[in-house]
Amino acid sequence: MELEARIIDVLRHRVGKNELAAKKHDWYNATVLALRDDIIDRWFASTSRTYETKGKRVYYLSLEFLIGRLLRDALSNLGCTRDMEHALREHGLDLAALEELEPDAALGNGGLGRLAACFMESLASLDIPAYGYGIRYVNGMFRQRIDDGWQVELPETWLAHGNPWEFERRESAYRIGFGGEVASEGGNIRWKPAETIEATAVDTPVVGWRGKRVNTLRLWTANALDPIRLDAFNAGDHAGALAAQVRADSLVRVLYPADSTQAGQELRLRQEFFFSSASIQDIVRRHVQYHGDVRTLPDKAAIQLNDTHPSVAVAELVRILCDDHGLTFDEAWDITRKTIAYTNHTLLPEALESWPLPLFERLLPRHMQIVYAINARVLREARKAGLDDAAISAISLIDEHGERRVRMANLAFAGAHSVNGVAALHTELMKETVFADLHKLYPDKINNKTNGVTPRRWLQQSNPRLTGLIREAIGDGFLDDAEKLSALDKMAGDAAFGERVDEAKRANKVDLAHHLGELTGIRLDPDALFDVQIKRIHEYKRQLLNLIETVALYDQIRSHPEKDWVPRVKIFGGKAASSYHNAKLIIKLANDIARRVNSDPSVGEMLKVVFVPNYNVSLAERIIPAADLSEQISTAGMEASGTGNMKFALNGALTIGTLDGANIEIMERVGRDNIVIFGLTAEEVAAKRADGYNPRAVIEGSRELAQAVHSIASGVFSPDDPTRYAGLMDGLLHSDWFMVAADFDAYAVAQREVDRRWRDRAGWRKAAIHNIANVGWFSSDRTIAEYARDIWGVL
Ligand code: 26Q
Repeated sequence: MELEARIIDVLRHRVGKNELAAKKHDWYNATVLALRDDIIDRWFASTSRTYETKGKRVYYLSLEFLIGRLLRDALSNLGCTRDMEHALREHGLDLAALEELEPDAALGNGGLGRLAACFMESLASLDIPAYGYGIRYVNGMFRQRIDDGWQVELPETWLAHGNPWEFERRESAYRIGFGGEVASEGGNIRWKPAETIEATAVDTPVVGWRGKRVNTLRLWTANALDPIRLDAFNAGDHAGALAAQVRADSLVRVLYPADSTQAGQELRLRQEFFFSSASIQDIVRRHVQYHGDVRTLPDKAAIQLNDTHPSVAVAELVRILCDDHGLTFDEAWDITRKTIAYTNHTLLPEALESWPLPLFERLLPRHMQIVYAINARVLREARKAGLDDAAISAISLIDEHGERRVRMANLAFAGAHSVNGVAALHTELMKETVFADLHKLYPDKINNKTNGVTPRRWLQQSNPRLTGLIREAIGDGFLDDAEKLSALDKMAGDAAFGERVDEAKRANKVDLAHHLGELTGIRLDPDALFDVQIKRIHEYKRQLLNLIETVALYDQIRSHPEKDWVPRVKIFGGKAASSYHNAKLIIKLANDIARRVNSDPSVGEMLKVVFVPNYNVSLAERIIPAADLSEQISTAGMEASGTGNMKFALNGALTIGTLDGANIEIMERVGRDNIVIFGLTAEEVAAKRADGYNPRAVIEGSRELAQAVHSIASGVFSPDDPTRYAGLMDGLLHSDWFMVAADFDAYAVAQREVDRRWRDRAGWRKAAIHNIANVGWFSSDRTIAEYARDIWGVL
């Protein structure tokens, strides 16, 4: 049947509307369902192929998948965007408008969750059999509203109108225990949980490029075994009768909206175990069903832990192998280490997960025993290797300083055959800092896998104008191999091509200006330099450095209105963890500065400041193609990699950045002349901190900085509450852990260098093309191919 006829058929018989009665959302549903039929057929075919070849499968365990919308991605990867546009146009409908009706699947905080989503797409595109495992949060990332400049968090109800992409699999359900005790029955150890919750799989298909393969994202939902105790209910205890279901619901209710400091609540550990246990049970069941012998697991399954959030899977796999399959601890430990690998995403000490030992023991008594057994083994190996007491105490899975805690990173490290960082610098720092002693004991485990992003979503789908130009210039090869973008490099000096790339950028900026105008009421000049910092709000990412420089620029423009300033639009976006006081204050400051600057006639069009509310994947898809300048200005040594940096460069923005994370590798590829680097290196930051850094002296020594800090501190931007920022600025004067003051002058100089380059329009265009041409390497296809070859042993 023709697509158009199929849509009508679906609209009538599955959505239950005819063409006259159908509303926009009915057409949206019909569109997805019609497309879905095609996806399902390919899904079956992919599964059968893996089954028949008895291939090894990859399992990506992640508490976060920040997917965004699926319709455009699926259409584009199946190559039917055009057909769908035509089919809908027959009914006077615009595909792009229908796409807007899809809510973002925002089951993640930021970089780590978005990386998981890019990886899922690349796994399917590289035809690697893979499952993503996570939690089907009913409320994902909160919606951010800005009320009088302050962040307000609201629940996002992405499932309110159903989710046409998901399939519940009632046959894939597992019992997850909590608490209780461990008994020994005739030499067999048995865990008798006090509470049991059922995990049920909900599957979403993940379509690879050109529809080659469709993999599965399997998210767990929770149910009580006995959802309503009728006896209690009939006896009048309505709440008590439903209590078990309420407990189950609360497990999958919300994503923890923290992206660095660990939450530490019991519910979080329960979530971690719930999804880890369900996933491991599912993996082992599938293996035994297909291959018979649990001992061959490492040959047929590769399990990747996305940070330490699923660390408890290490102990759970050992438990299942020993207690359910009768293996000895040694056998189980060997299989576990050959199967599991771990990716680290942060060196921030406050982000390293650890759980109070009494809590861990109360919730997971059998796992506590296993952690002790693993620890005994690891410490024995450490002593045999001749490590000293300090090293041994650092390696221990139990932190003995103060209140005893279970260290999830040490558990993951010990239980994995591979431990990787996400950019070259980050991996080196792992070896030198947090994992220095574990690295001495297991020198072959740590390896680097520099992050990547999927060029399908982040170039082809989000920037069709630029994609079209590149196809005309170098053909279609880059669509299948992003590194072929390098063919563009020789066109960087081609003035005509440069102008066309610039026209595409300008058109994207017009679209964005229009969208932001609707969203915020602020009018933006598309000929101004669009300077963008979008990412989670965190002190180490230094939105404050950007804001203070914005204030300094504002002061200068007012003092010298006669100078020919480069018109700039400063765009900020990002969410703050709900409990992160300073991050929320930084959002308020951005909004206070925006209000004042945007209403000051003396700066006019020379400077505009916008804080985009509710930054999410869909907004990123609009903003990144329209950016001229990408702000990647973290304190060196603190941003593990960054992935936004890659998306901007791929879309022809120049980066202003520090020598941190993947910025370094971007610089190496695009060339020192096509990026603006400033500031202290990671080594210099460490040395400064060790030497006793005096930020007050630095601030007093910089006229521009002192003036900006003083004006913010004294209430120039907060006349309604003049002391609002006194504490924030005091923090800079007294400690400035993130080296804002230390890097300020270098940053200001770098920004004037950006102005200088911008005035040379031809030079800027050339640099932009060099960026596009040389960042194909940052495709997540390359990253996944490296994982597949070096860690998983597939491909
Ligand atoms: C931990 C415990 C309890 C509650 C929450 C958390 C938690 C949740 C999310 C801790 C950290 C995160 C997210 C971290 C993250 O997004 N890290 C980023 O990962 C990217 C992908 O590798 C990197 O590019 C970024 O540099 C890194 O900051």
